[in-house]
Amino acid sequence: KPLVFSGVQPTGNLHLGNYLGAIRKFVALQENNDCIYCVVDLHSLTATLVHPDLADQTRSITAAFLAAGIDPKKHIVFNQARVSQHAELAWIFNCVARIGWMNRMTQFKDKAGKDRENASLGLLAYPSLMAADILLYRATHVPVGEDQKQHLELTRDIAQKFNNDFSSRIADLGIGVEMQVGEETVNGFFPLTEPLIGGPAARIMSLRDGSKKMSKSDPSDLSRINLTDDADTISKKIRKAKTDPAGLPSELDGLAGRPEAENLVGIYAGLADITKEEVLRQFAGQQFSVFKPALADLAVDKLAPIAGEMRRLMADPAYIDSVLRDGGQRAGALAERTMKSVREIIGLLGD
Ligand code: AQP
Repeated sequence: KPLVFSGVQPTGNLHLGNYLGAIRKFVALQENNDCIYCVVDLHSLTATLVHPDLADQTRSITAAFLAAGIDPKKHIVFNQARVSQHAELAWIFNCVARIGWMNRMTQFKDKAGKDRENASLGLLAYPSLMAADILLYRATHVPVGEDQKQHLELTRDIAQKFNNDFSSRIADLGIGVEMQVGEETVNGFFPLTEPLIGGPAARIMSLRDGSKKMSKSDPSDLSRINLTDDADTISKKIRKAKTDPAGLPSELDGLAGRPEAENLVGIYAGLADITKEEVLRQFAGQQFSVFKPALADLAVDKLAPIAGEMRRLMADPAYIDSVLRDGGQRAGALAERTMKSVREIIGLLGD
């Protein structure tokens, strides 16, 4: 049965990239799937250990999930630290994964910068914890932005190596499921999870530099639209967004080599839930002086209700905490079921 899992780090204000690349997909997937959405607070320690406002940021991401339309009664919403099995499985995956796999991760290279010796061990092991988040629930599908593609591939590598290393134990215990690996049908415990990436907004770029992704940690606030920005701020940021002097073309080819223009078209398409081709059909030949105000109106239209609902929810932290507590209990029960099997497969004495 398909099961959807995804997470967002409480590392700052959520932006349009997080919303279009991830959260909006979370909302849509609720319709036909069981979903588990997690505020991955343990991940947020990998870059900065001391977060004076970690608890409030965790609540704020939860508020964004709920405000965007995630139903915490039908699905599960919780924060990672409540379910200690995430850290337990991550340790086991640290022993499954190879250092070379981790060293190749572009996110590690980008975030560690030149001084790799001084990066936290957690930053290097980040993908192992992410694999644990997903596989603890034996999730089959993970909606993420394009930047997480490599981590999802590594999650599959970890699952495959675990299944392979313990294949006879899994068979002896009779707890495997049949799955296709290339041409072969194998019996494994962990599924080979599929990433759900794609659409026009899988990688939203900075409004100031079309070669960098929109990011919470960019020092320039003008580089991103935060979910909580008011209408004037959204309009100002779009007006100031970098573009080129040409107008909008009628075909996608006309955006080649124009990353900033392509990004704004992608944002419009993502917000309006149409393709980039459709946006160009609508605005072909128009100047940015026409397109930018239309984009600003659309962004305000879509984001203002979410910001309003987030503010309302944030005024009641006890309610948010109760959602996380309830979700944590339900997630914890599922997680313990998987961990019991994992301990048994490996031969770790538990209860
Ligand atoms: N620019 C983006 N375009 C599309 N999707 C994006 N995501 C992030 N940036 C973009 C997706 O949002 C989800 C949650 O991301 P995260 O909280 O795990 O943080 P991150 O990927 O490290 O991205 P940020 O927000 O830019 O944070 P910093 O600045 O700390 O690196 C993920 O599904 C991600 O793909």
